[in-house]
Amino acid sequence: MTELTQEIRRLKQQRNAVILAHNYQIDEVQAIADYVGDSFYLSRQAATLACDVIVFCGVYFMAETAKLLSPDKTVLLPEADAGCPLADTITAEDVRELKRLYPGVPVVCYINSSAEVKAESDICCTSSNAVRIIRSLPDRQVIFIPDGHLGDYVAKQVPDKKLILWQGSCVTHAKVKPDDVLKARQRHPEAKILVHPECSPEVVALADFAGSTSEIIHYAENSADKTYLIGTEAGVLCQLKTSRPDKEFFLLHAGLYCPNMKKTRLQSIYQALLDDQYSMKLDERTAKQATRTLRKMLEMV
Ligand code: CIZ
Repeated sequence: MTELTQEIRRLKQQRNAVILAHNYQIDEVQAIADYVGDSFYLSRQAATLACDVIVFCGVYFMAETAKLLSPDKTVLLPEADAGCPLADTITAEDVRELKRLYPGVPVVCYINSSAEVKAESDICCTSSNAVRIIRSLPDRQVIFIPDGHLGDYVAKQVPDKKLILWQGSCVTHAKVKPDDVLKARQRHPEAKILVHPECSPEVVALADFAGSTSEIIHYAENSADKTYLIGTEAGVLCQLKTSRPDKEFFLLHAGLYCPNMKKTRLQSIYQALLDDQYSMKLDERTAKQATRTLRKMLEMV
């Protein structure tokens, strides 16, 4: 164990802290974390764990979500500028404008959105429950923000609904092109192709399976196939290679690295615990409304 790892462990104990790491974090951050998973799983963990401090190794909206569900705990985001360009494609004012354009139509926001955007929305969803949430709404028309690719995927699963989509997208997932899938299929005809629904509809259409990071990991760990071509951020390979060393995993595109997710290092976790940085703070009104939006999702799933 390195000196830095030992120091992190010491501080963690001293502060009664828990380290949560998203599936997209670098391997050594995933290795030191108490829990690794998608943002929803981690935020749920955050809310139920008996600890005083949560170090959320992920991006801004994830730490914000953890704070919304655990308002009495200190939630630290080790890298203050670890943002999400997809979440930044829409503001609260944009949502208010959509509501003016489509009065009475419910707004479903993907968890990849700011607290202000959540506060203006009716219900939140993740990539693993978006279809279920939208199907369960009584309304035929639904506004879905901010990921247009995920929205397109959901719209295909729920053809009786009319989705009004915001055309935001994840720059990392958008790198995968249909040609990458076709070439990879030629190289590995026996492989299963697993992609995230944040990939373009053309890429999703060529895949064997589309799902959230946790669903991709679950599929690859549990199905009988030996080789997988993965269309999501490279971080998921950390868990897959550890849990299934008998299988082979390849990325569909060499650039599937989210620069924001890769900012967090052991040094930043240490600094976070030492100096209480960067502590999530939310204004009361936004927090109240955004928590209502998140809790509605929790009641449904
Ligand atoms: O919700 C998450 O954690 C994200 C951003 C992706 C996923 O599918 O897990």
